[in-house]
Amino acid sequence: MRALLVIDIQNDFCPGGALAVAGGDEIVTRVSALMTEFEAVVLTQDWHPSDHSSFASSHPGKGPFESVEMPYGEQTLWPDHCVQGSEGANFHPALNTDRADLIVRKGFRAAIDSYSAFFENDRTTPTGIDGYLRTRGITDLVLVGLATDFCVNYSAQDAAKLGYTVTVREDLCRAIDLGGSLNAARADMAARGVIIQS
Ligand code: VGL
Ligand code: ZN
Repeated sequence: MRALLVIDIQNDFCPGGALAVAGGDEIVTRVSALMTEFEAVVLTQDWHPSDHSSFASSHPGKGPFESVEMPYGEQTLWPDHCVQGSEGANFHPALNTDRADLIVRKGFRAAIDSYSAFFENDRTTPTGIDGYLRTRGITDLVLVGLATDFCVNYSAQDAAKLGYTVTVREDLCRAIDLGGSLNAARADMAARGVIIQS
């Protein structure tokens, strides 16, 4: 059984948003159209409290795209984005949310970020999605969404580690590409056995 996992197609990651990914809006109509081909469709939604520790604004003297050392390791700092209940946290209006079987919110604890749909950034705290997919008999995942080199990348690697057959549709993803992060993500995903389809 095959599921489409749609990562963070939210207003803040699209042009005009707080953490805009170039071309983020270009993929949305095609992602919505692709949903009909899958037994299951799961959406993720980046969902931060306004004082989230991944926001540069929570670290005096630090700016967006710098990094800090957190108890769980290095954390890149971002502009405030996807604040719970805000317009920026809403899904892009062209995303067919009606077709979603499940919506997984992540990054809702102030002290820890969660790029991956499966585990928070300590790489051990589960979001619960693995239980849902497994108990529904899902074995194969196709990932699309934003951003290729962060949340798609982390989700794809975790899914492969958990034993799913994972394909990333790069044509239906867009990247932030911070300091070579896109090429690093491609190499790391490939090393985990993720199929990258352009
Ligand atoms: C993301 C940075 C911060 C993503 C989320 O969806 O890739 N990136 N929060
Ligand atoms: Zn975030």
